Order: sequence, then structure tokens, then C-alpha cells
Amino acid sequence: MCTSEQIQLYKQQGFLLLDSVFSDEEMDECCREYDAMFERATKRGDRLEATWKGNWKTDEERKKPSSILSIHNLQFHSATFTRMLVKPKLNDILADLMETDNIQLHHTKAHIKPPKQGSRFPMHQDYQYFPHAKHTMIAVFIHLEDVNIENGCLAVYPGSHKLGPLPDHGSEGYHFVDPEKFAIDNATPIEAKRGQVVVFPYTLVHGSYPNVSDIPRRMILFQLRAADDYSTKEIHISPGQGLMLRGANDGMEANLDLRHLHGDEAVASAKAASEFNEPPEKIFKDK
Ligand SMILES: O=C(O)CCC(=O)C(=O)O
Repeated sequence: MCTSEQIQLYKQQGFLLLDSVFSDEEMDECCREYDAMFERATKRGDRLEATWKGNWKTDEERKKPSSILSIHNLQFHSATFTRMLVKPKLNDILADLMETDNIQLHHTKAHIKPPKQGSRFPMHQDYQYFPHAKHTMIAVFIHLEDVNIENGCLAVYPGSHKLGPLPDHGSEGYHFVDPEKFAIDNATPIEAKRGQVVVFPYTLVHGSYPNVSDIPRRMILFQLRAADDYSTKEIHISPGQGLMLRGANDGMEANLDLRHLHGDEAVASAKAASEFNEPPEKIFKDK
């Protein structure tokens, strides 16, 4: 539950920093599972590098190596992340902010900014990556350690969510807002403690600073939407999308004929699922 002051603040500044959503024990488990997940992925040789492409780096940034390591669909890697996703305390707060009882998963991901060379994120609106008809999408940004400007905390333009979708200055499939109008140097840093959660709508202009510290900066991001919202462009479909996290989905058909996928749709879905779990050559080798 949110207080009316929290709701007012969220509406006015476009973000809220939340305390005690997860207990210390839950954060300990989260950090253990997070590190184990990245270790498994590294051992397997998975492709993790996710620094944004496109024409957003300054000349100075282009000269230096920079990196972001990313894993998506966390709830398929460990049940710890599934439990965090469905936590009633989190979803009750979000329901107040989103003004809906019914909350659905859009997608989840984790970013590590490695020490010394953790890339910054250019200022952007998440809207450009997965536009929705009713603009209910909300980001839940969970900090796995204390963050500040030095190790790559979030940078935001408070109130920018009220501007609605802004012109896209992105390139190569990556999106960002006008770097002159929304320079990261004029943004507001959100310093946070381990376990604190920042929530913000997908129209808030945000980015994050580079990590120039000696420690990795780890985070988890959930993107959630109201059950009656829907994407206006099918540009970001991920496994588990549409899973109900709170409330009910009035629009979900219960027709028995729709209980399984059939034909080409079923083959495509099974193929996507197996590629998602294991590279196909490995599956065949094991047989
Ligand atoms: O990891 C970060 O610091 C920022 C991530 C972000 O803004 C995004 O993925 O949209």
C-alpha cells in the first residue's frame, strides 16, 4: 500500500524510492542467486555483452572500453526471481501507483556494470522500446548494492514523464532522447541503498552514469503493465509475458480450443523455448 503523499510525489516527480520492499534475507538470497546465474552463464560462454549501440557516446567515451553484462527473463533462471516478481507487498504498492488491481509481467532483466569500465546508459524513455496503448508500463529497479554517481546510479529528469512520448534520437535499433536537451550532466542522480527499489513510468526520461568505481554495480529491472494494456508494436515479446502477478485478467479467453498452441504456431513456440533454454547443437549432442 502507498500513502497519499507517496502517490502525489510519484505523480509529480515521476519516480519513487521505496524502502523495505524486500527483507534483508530476501536480498541476500537474491544476490546469491544473481551471482550464481551470471557464473553459470559465463561458464557456458553465453553472450552477455549489452552495451547500447547507436550514436550516443561522446568522443571521449568512444576511446575507452566500456561494458554492460545482461541477462533477461530472470524468472526462467531461478525461482528466487519469480518469488520477487509476485511479492504481494511490491504488487500492492504498484497497484496504487498504476491505478489498477490487475498487474501483468512484461519482462525482466539484470545488468551488471563491471568495475572501472561500466558503460553509462544514454538518457531515454523506455516507451520507445515497447510502446503500449494505455501507457501503464512501470519499471521496478532493484539495487543489489549501495549506488551513487561513481558506481553508476540512475539519472532522471524529474517531471519529464508529463511530456509524454518524446522524439526518438536513436539509431541502430537503440533509442534515446535529444542529448542536448536532456544531457546527463543536468539530470538528477538517484542515490540508493542496497535493497531500495526505484519505480518509474516508461515515459520518465532516465539513464545512468558510468561505473568508474572498484566494485561491480548489479541491478534487477522488472517491467510490468496493467492487464488491460497492450502493445501497439510487437517489438518486444519475451517468455512469460502476460503472466498475472496480481489480480485477474478479464480479457483472457478460457475457450478450450485455445488451451494449446497448434500447427506452425506451436512449432515456432517450441523452437523459441528450446533455443532459449539451450543452444540447439547442445540438445542434439546430448541425444
Ligand atoms: O542499468 C541501468 O543503469 C539502466 C537501465 C535502463 O535504464 C534500461 O534498461 O532501460
